[in-house]
Amino acid sequence: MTLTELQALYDLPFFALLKRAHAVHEAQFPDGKIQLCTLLSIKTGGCSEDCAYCAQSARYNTELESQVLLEREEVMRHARAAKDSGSTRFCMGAAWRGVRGGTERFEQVLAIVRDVASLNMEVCVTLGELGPAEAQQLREAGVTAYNHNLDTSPEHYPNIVTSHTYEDRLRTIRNVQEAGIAVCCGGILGISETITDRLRLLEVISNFNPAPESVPINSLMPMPGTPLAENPQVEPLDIVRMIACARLAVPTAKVRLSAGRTRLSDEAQTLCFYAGANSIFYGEKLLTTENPEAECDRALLAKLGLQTLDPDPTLAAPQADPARPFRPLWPEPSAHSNGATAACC
Ligand code: SAM
Ligand code: DTB
Ligand code: SF4
Repeated sequence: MTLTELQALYDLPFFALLKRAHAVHEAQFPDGKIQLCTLLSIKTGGCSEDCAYCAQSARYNTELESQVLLEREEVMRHARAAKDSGSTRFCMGAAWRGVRGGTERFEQVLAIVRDVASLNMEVCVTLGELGPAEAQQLREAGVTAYNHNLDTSPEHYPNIVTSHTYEDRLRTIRNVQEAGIAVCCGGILGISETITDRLRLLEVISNFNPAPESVPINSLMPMPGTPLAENPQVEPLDIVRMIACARLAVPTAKVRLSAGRTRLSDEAQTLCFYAGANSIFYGEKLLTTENPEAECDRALLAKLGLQTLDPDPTLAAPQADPARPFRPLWPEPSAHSNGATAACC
C-alpha cells in the first residue's frame, strides 16, 4: 500500500474506516479468535542502545534493576505457566543490541529456545540485530517468529534512535525472512511522531515480501528517566484508527494490541478488536512495565464473547510472493530522509 492510499483510509470518517477494516478482518479471520501471548524478559536492562522510549537503555537513569540472562529452568517455569494459562505464544525479549553466533550467551539462548519449543507453543524471540547464520540457528532450535520492530517512519527514526539505523533493522528483518522464520514487526505510537510517520511505518511494513506474520502496535508507556518520559498519552481513538489501518495494510497478519493497554478503557480496547486487533500480550507484566491483570482480560473477552486461539506450534513463516514486483522500501526518499535506499524486504 502507498502512503497516499493509507492517508485516504485514515481520513475516512471513523465508522467508515472501522467498517472497511472489520470487513477485511472477518474475511481473513472468520473465527474471530484472539491470540494470547505471554512475554518474558530473559535479560533485562543495561542495553547499549539509545532508543528514547526504552527503560532498558543503559544511557538513561531509569532506576530499572538489571538482570543477567535467566537460567533455563526459570524460563521453563514461566513458559509452562504461560501455556497453562491459555497463551499459545511465548515471547522472550533480551535487552541487547544483537547476538553473535559462537558466543556463550547465544548458545544459552539456543538451549532456552529448544526447551520452550518442546512445549508445543509458538516460540518468539526478540534479541536485537541478527546475522543470517544466527537466524538460521534460531530457526533450527525451534524459533517460529522473530520480533523486530521498525517502530516509526524512516524519517522519524533518527530522532528516536541514533545508535543503530533503520537500515540495520531492515537487514535483520531480511535475515529472519531468509531463514524461514515468521517476522513480527510493528511500531510504537506516542514517540513525538506525526500521523504521516505512523502511516509511513505501515507503508514500509505493508510492502514486505513475504508479509509479516504479526504486527504489534504499542503505545508509549512513559518510563521515568527516558527522554520521552513526559510525552502525552496517545488519543485512544487514534490507536483504533491505527489498528484499522494496520488491518487494511497487512490483511493476513495478526495485529497485536501491545504495550499501553493499561491506559485504555475496556471500550477503547473493544473498538480495537472490532477494527482488527486479534492478539494481545496476556499476563500482568510486559518486559519491564505493567499490563492488565489476566483476570480483567478474561472478563473482557468473555463479555465480548470473543474466543481465544488454539496453539499452532507448526506456525509456518509466510512465503514470499514471486509475482510481486521488486519494490524499494521507501520509494521516494522524502525531504527529511537521509537519502538511503534499502533492499526490498
Ligand atoms: N531489544 C530488542 C529490540 O530492540 O528489538 C527487543 C526489545 S524492545 C523492548 C521491543 C519493542 O518494545 C520496541 O521496539 C518498542 O516497540 C516496544 N517498547 C519498548 N519500550 C516501550 C515503552 N516504554 N512503551 C511502549 N513500547 C515499548
Ligand atoms: C512488542 O512490540 N512489544 C513488546 C514485544 N514486542 C517485545 C514489548 C513491549 C515492551 C513495553 C515496555 C516494557 O515492558 O519495558
Ligand atoms: Fe535496547 Fe531494544 Fe530497549 Fe532499544 S528497545 S534500548 S535495543 S532493549
